[in-house]
Amino acid sequence: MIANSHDLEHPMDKYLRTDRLPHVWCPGCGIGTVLSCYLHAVDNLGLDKDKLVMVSGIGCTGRAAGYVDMDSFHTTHGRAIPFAIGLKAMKPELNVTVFSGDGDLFAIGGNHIIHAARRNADINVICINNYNYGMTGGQLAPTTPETAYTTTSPYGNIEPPFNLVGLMAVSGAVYVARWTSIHVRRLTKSIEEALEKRGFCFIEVLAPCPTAFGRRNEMRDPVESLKYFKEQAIVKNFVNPLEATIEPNKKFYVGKFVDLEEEMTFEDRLWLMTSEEFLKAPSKKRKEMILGVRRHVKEHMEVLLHTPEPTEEGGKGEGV
Ligand SMILES: Cc1ncc(C[n+]2csc(CCOP(=O)(O)OP(=O)(O)O)c2C)c(N)n1
Ligand code: SF4
Repeated sequence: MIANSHDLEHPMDKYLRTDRLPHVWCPGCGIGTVLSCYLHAVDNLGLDKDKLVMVSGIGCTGRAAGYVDMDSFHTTHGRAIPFAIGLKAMKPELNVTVFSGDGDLFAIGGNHIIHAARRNADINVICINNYNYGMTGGQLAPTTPETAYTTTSPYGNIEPPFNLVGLMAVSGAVYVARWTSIHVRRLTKSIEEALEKRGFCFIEVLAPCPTAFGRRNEMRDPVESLKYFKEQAIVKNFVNPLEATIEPNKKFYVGKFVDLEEEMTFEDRLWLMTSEEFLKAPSKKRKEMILGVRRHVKEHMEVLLHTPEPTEEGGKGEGV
């Protein structure tokens, strides 16, 4: 007898609150694919679900936190990062991932994310960049490419967008990568690396939003959008992230841009500074202790400038 589709179990069901399904995402939206990559990364690494946390802000991407069967928090708009930092500071044993949209993280939440990177807060950030505010009907975001049409740029965007990977690299992130929602194998691998690495890890994922952005920008068909990503993406590791801009109808880099040696995290330093030894030390000694564990932006930049030479990644037929 053929089983009823409702009786079938999907291998990823164990990570989902299946009672919350069906989800709210539109057909062809890239968010589900990226969430699936995150869950596969967790599964591949065999991580303990009880030690994982997902924090989201508001937006279509932010809805992901409601669907995962782990401790997850759907926070207010732009505040996923400070929420995640507070959580990680108090419970260092947790593996905390922020999963949110480009508008949530870089418009209203822009201030929080640059300081999280500066501090090397030990959290992972997966940012879905669909070039606009999807949930509220398609307004201009800080990532909208120049000339693109949105509800708030009906004559074409006149503002230059942020280069998210460049911004995160110079702000102090120890791991920075960019993929698209068609690069599922590489994205999954990259998420695995971020989950295993201590410090501030940032992964940007370009993903189609056919409903709000695509239909105004000749990307109504999600399959065409994925083909566009595959054709335009140049897969290369350790390209200078400042050169990884995204411009209309031009090729763009995807890959790993930054992967620095492990260093003290914000939480490490925070706990050290709350130790009895520190609190009881005279002021001169305290200053020495702080300088001994400082995170110097100049040194970070020097290391960044000496990242390995760009390496070709993949080849024919290996685009995803
Ligand atoms: C304080 C506040 N301001 C504005 C909003 C309205 N709002 C909800 S989602 C959103 C933008 C979401 O865009 P993005 O983060 O790119 O996520 P997407 O929906 O594209 O996945 C905005 C402005 C809000 N919920 N709260
Ligand atoms: S509006 Fe865009 S981002 Fe939101 S669910 Fe639909 S396709 Fe996805």
